[in-house]
Amino acid sequence: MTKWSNLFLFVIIASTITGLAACVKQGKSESDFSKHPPIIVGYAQLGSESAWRNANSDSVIQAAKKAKVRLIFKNAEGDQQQQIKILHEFIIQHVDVIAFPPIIVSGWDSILKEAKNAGIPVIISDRMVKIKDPTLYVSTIGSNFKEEGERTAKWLVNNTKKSNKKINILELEGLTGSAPAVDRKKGFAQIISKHSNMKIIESVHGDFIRAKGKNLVSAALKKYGRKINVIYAHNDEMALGAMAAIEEYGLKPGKDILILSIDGQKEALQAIKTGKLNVSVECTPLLGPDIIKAAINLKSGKTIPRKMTPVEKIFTKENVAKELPYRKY
Ligand code: GYE
Repeated sequence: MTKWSNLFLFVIIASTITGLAACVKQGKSESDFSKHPPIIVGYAQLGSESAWRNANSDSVIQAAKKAKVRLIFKNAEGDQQQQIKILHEFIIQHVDVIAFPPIIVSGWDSILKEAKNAGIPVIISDRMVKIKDPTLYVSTIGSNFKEEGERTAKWLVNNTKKSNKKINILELEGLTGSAPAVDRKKGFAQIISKHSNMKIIESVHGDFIRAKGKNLVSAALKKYGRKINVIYAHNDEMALGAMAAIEEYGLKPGKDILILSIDGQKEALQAIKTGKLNVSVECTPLLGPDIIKAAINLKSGKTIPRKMTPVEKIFTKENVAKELPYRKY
């Protein structure tokens, strides 16, 4: 054989091996995909009110992409009637599984009945519902909001117990009638009520929105001035608004007025680092992988747990520097 024919043979063999390898690789990923039957999931997002919400949307979209699940993603932009309309469309399209975070707890009975009659399983994600017939959904995936309220209050108790001074608290509530607003209020109040020096002087409704949090705190500062010792915000967005209002008023957030919050979004963690926010109890928006996995399991005829609750942290100045580099939202 000549030098050139040797080289030719080498090229042929090499490219055959590479081609075979590519086939094996492709075959493998194809069989990964075929591990679950083709599936269409409808996700009816409730809005875009916070960084938390946007991270939640992104988590669902990315998880579906990764698992090669066809996702129909719609956003109700803060309107319950719109969210119901989207669910109705999913039922007409006959998607395989519906998942959605209910904007408020009530008003879902008839649309969920419609889904059940059509034989479409429903996963309730993030926020919870209050309905008479619990068989109208198969599973809930989301945090324990009451516990989040309790954990926030316990931080306050533990970090102020040296002095028995009177503590006046301003509460910034999330959207009225939504599960996180109802339960975060309840959990916090239960712990605070055991401490006679602590008092919620007023609860106002900021709907989980930063600009509203800021306006409400500006108004409260005009009304109460330095009488406010603590602000308890039901989410980071409102806490960030509160911080801006306090600075505008000429006081130092995190020092003159303690700020307690829930979610653990990146901007809040940064505020903890600079000392403007005292604590943020984690509530993870990254529910996408669990939602998509549950949908695949349902479609494959497997039973899934009735309730799935993520394990969560609590962020304070003690641990925030370690967490910040990994925070994506
Ligand atoms: O805390 C808030 C968002 O439903 C738990 O909704 C979620 C809440 C979250 O707007 O930031």
